[in-house]
Amino acid sequence: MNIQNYINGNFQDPVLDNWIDNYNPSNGEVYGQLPNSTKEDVDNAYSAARSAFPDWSQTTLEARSRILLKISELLEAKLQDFAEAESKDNGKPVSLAKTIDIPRAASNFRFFANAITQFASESHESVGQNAINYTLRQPIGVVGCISPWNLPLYLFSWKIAPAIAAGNCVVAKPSEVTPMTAFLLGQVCTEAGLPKGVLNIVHGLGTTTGQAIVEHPDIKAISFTGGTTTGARIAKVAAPMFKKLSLELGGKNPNIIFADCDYDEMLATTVRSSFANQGQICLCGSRIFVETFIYEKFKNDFVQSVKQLKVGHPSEPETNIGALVSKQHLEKVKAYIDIAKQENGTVLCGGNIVKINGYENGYYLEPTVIEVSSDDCRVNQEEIFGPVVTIMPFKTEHEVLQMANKVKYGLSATLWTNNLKRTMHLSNMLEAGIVWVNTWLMRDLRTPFGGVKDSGVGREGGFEALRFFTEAKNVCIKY
Ligand code: TXE
Repeated sequence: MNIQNYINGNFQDPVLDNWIDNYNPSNGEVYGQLPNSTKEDVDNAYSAARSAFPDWSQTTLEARSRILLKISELLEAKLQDFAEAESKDNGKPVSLAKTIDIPRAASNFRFFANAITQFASESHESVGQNAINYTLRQPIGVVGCISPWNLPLYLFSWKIAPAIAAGNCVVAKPSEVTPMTAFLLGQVCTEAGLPKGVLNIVHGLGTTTGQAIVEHPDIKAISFTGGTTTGARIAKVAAPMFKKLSLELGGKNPNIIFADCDYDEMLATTVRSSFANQGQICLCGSRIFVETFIYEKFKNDFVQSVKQLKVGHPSEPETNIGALVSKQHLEKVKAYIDIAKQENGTVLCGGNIVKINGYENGYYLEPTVIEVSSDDCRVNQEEIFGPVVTIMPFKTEHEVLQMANKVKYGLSATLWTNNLKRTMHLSNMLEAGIVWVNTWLMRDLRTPFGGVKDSGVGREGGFEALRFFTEAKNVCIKY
């Protein structure tokens, strides 16, 4: 099935008629094409957005909210179609797309439909000076949203929903590897009554389409989720134009397990935080540190549990681990397993490419646990972004804190303990934007989301996202 750009409410081919093959990771076959849009397409998308902006920015909050709610309802009504499309593009189990990705995308629209009606501005009375200040939160104009392939519709909508709720018009680009649900979203937006030009979706490669969005002088803000190297490249292009930037980048998150935790819950959640979505979530706990007293027991139990995970075709209901997103990514992840062996890591389970009957060209890899003897090795320092985790023991709180913080990333950290003092101390000291204690991936959309260090700048979520997508203007009135 071929995908088209969605510009000014219409589906259209790219101006220069350049196309990219779209692969199904579960069988390695090309099943359609998508535009490789160029500057011309981005310019058209920008013009549509610019023309829509005066009306959209003056549309009442209630009317905007109603449209966003309608988009959310339509996504829920089309859950099965969207889940199947997401799975076919990305390789993730349909069951996962159906229970997590698509419902959460619908939640994003519902959440920001409500949040915008509660987004209050501040006022400050200058006492003794007969003056009052109030802050206007004005939409920026046309903004760019660029999203990755791991949680395609979920992360795409995580940006688009707050951007349009706040009154902006958008030029958005999903990942070229997983364009399908963004394409379907265009149809939903039209059906929901979103005015033409408020959301424009251009498809294509990062280095052509993505770059053209970032280089566009009148697209004043860029919200990006993706790799750290790409984030740095975008920042460099955007800086001389003083664009507002929100960058949510990679992670290499510690999962710290103390002996006093609720063991069974920790074990089940650790299997999930290691391998959910084939380990392709920036929040996965890919470095597992276990207190010495329970290290051997954990190692055995964890490996036994991981061996139970079924690698299979994404549409099979019993599949836990589907296909990785692309051949290139599979090769990258597999190469890290070889690097681990060269660095004297011990592969405790997994490590091999899997051939599924009937889908031999799919991109399947066994869930892999590597025991490392030092936290300095490459597999423990670099983002692998696949079904591969490392484990190693630690003796003291101080030691594990040093190791946890000794990476360039700082997105999230997970802590398993029932000791309050330790919880408070480590939560304060861990270099991360998000800390989970005795849970993982629990999300309340009002909370700030983002990382420190090489994991990015800025925060998404709740009013933080609405602040990003608006400019604050102070008005001072003397009376
Ligand atoms: O991401 P890219 P890739 C990490 C993960 C992965 C690595 C590379 O480690 O292995 O990044 O993945 C667009 N200007 N994460 O190469 O390239 C691109 O088209 C503007 C972590 O797939 O960063 C896509 O839409 N845009 C991550 C988006 O950026 C550009 C999720 C992300 O692609 C561009 C995904 C450019 N110059 C990968 N170059 C997370 N934080 O969740 C590319 N793009």
